[in-house]
Amino acid sequence: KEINVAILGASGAVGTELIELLESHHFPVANLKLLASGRSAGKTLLFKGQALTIEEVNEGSFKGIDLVLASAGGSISKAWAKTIVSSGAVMVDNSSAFRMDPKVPLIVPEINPQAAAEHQGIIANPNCTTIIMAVAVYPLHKVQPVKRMVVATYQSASGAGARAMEEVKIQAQAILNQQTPTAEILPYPLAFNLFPHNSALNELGYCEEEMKMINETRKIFGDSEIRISATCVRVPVLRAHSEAVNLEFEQPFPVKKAQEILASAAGVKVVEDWQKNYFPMPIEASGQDDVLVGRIRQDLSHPNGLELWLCGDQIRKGAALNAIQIAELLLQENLLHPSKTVAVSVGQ
Ligand code: 11C
Repeated sequence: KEINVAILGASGAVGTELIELLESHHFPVANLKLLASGRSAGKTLLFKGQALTIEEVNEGSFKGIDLVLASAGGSISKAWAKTIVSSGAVMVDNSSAFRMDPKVPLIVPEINPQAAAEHQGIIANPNCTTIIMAVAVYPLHKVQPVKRMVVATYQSASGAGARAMEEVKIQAQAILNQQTPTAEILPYPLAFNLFPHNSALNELGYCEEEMKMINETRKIFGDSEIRISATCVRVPVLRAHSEAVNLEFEQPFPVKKAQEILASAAGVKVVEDWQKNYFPMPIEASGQDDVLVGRIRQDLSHPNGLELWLCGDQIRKGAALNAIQIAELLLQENLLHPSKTVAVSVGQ
């Protein structure tokens, strides 16, 4: 059966990737509606060879829509969630607005697909950095629970959106032309530079991005005990995030066993050539569905520790692909039915 789909935030980096994935995955779309703020309204984007015009979102936008893929930021998702759900659509939300709401499942299909059945109209797509780490760590966690994980991230400009990606290119050009780079979207020049993630800091000195990695991973794994610390850094890479992950288990976890588990894990590709010092790189992860994992090695400082290095396409598995996989799961499990959505009390 074909369904009516709307993309809220169609003109952004994730929005355009969603359109591409609906097409390449042969998602059964009857009609596709592209929605965005007034700024992008009127622009056209191609879907299956047809130019679709982006409409400004309004109260009537979701009438007759079965599925809304939202990727326009937390405040837009909060503003429209009630209208979306009360019009009978299911919302797969890429923003952080509802991720920690106990009534909203937070899904990575390779890890906790069963949680989708509990939805009341909204399903949250996790933070990109979290998804990429979770896909690689969960197969090991399932075999032997991780007690503690410490992660450092190397996050691409795409995490701050399409305009940030453009800004980095302009900055790089300016520097090559001996000019002083300026920054408008990002807080500081990123080209030939890096800086700690600029999301709001809490009283303990952790930024929002780091707290998302901690809290969302616990919710996805269904393990509130797991101890996690993160340091998130923006680096001058265009579209794939990288992460150095240290894992501590109860018992030693043999490297060979970890390599074997990861080699057959869904959504993961092991990339290691120790002779050539060849391991995952963001430039090679870009455009790929799998999270690339390598440098799987013993932590020399702890008998029960493992070290991993991973790269994943932030726009794809970190955002749009995971959302499409959630939508495919909803279809497969017959969870898009409007009756599942009537009793919602979103964000209350
Ligand atoms: C970044 N991960 O790279 C962020 C962007 O919670 O969905 C996505 C923020 C989120 O800056």
